[in-house]
Amino acid sequence: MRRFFDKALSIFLSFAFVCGMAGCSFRPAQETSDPDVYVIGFSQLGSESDWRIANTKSMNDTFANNPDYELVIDNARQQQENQFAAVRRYILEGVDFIIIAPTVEDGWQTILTEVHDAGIPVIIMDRSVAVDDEDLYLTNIGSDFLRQGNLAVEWLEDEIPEDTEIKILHLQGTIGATAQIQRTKALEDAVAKHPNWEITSQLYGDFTEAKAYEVVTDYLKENSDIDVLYSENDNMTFGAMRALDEAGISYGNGGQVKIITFDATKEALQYCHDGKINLCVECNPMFGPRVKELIENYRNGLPIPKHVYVDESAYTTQNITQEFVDSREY
Ligand code: GYE
Repeated sequence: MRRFFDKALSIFLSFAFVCGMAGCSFRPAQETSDPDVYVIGFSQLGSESDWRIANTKSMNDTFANNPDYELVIDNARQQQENQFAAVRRYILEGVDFIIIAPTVEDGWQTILTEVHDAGIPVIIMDRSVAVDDEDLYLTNIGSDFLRQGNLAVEWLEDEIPEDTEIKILHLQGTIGATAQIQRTKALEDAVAKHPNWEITSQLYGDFTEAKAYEVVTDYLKENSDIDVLYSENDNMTFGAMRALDEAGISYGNGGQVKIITFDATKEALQYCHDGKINLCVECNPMFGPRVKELIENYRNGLPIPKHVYVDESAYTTQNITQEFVDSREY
């Protein structure tokens, strides 16, 4: 496993790179005086995970070398207030289009009304917003997080005989984020259906490796009786694996703890291929080209569907090859 600090440094450098390339935040949009350049303000919620880094990079790669567009990115560092500030700045600067990857679902009604009143079209990307009026945004492009959770529990149903009791440790991402709400719902619904399944604890990992390492390390000091780790993203899984290693608890194929993780980044797929992670449920961050297509359709007056889901599947040691891992873009 890559050492944590190396990893943290690489995440920082990747985001710095992406920000550098994209002119990330802290500089005014519409630096260009060319009225033909279409300016997009993008409020990215943070840089908490490898998924997020890949998502920012996909957006940047799509628009960076295109003279017709200027993409301005703000990293909100997982704080919704920072997103509000960025969006208000984009309104003041008069951008042509706004993209928001929202931290959590609640709290968007006022700010989206402000954007709507300013006449700026909005795409909600990745997670969703809970607002009274769906006309406040053009479309929501992202994953079907409930389907992802259901893929995970269906796999577990196949693995566990009905008469076997299992104890599940549940690592949760940012509370109130669509990815957390739906992945949690799938697990809780399944536990309610299976009297032999028990969630021993729900630990808050905030989608980060560092937080997950901390909470799982603490948890393992008092409890080591775990059969399954259901971790709502890969980076939290990496933190938990480190905590399990330090506690001397085995995991993966043939180990004490079966590991289920979400995202299926290259690093997680490698662990899965090597038998250290049992199931990787895919969550595709490569939205850039599809977002561009949606914006172009909007500009050409074509109809835009209200929800756009990306295609995803799930991987186990049995169904991935090294070639597939090597070809992974994120
Ligand atoms: O699973 C996680 C990220 O909302 C899809 O957020 C996203 C989730 C993803 O931090 O790694």
